[in-house]
Amino acid sequence: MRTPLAGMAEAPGAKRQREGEEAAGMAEPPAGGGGSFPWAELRVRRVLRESARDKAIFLHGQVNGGSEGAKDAVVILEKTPFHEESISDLLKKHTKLQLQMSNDIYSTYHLYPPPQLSEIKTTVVYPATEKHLQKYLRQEVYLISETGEDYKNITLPFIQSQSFSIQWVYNILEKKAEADRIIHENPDPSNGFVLIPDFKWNQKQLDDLYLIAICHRRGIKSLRDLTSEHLPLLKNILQEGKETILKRFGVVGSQLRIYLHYQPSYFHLHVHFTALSYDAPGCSVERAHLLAEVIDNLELDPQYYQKRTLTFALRADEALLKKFQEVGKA
Ligand code: M7G
Repeated sequence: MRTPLAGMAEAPGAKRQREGEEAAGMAEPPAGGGGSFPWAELRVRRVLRESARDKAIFLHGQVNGGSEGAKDAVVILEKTPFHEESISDLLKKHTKLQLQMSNDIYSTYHLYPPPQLSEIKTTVVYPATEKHLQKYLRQEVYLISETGEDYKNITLPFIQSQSFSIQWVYNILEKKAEADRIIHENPDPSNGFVLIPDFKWNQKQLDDLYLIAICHRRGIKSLRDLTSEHLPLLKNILQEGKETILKRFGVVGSQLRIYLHYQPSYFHLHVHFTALSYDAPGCSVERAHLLAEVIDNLELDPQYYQKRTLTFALRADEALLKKFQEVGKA
């Protein structure tokens, strides 16, 4: 557990959100999105996934959409990490402390924290598509080895026909949403990017630090599109991203895991920055490609990512897995 630094504690999104919550007793409606979520009308249909280790549950909900019929929602509830500065409040200002068992020098308690210290981070996708439900549903996963040819013949046509909307990315780049959360921007249209907290991070502690750098240039779908032409962009992201995080949060570059996902969920090039000590979702070897190594590979061979076989996991119900199976590749 690390205490947030001065810049960190006053991260604009977190401070504003706290003030909003205190004043109104609820979260502020998001900017640039579809307005506030109709909580009172939410019905829980099923649990998509839960994790005792991560203290998180992923729910499929439905909201009665009137004449348009019921609309699906994904609701993610997640207990947040502790922060050091509130520990003494937690121990002193609890609402109840109940002994559960005692044996020799060992004892366990139920401690009921005051409401301001029992936040549950809540993420909503609404209206959610079938693809969102699939993304969060627990499923068996299978490894695929995708050659450069497989990418052109199978994957590319598939992602062109059906991939997640990237409207949220354009909203960030055009300052229509999350504008007050931007940590750094290089405005160059070809080699510039925006650095912003990932929505998985509540910015209240550094243990699970998570930011994303989103490039301004449109049309770079993923790692597969990268050539030596993109080296200036990638180097800017690596260098300015590290410098900004050091200045703003006091975390040195050698304690950051900086990587791209292949495959990503959203096909507009972006880079993940996570705390090295945080076991971030999606940082496993079959998905994460370290940016420094991507740069090195492109310097060795400008066409490296068009030629290379890339391995990634697909969920059992994913339509792309079926495409690979149809041609005997899975
Ligand atoms: P990805 O590799 O395309 O997909 O990364 P993944 O979600 O399967 O990892 C996209 C990243 O963007 C993820 O880390 C998401 O948590 C993050 N993200 C997704 N959305 C919809 C938003 C958003 O609206 N705002 C912000 N700040 N981050 C988002």
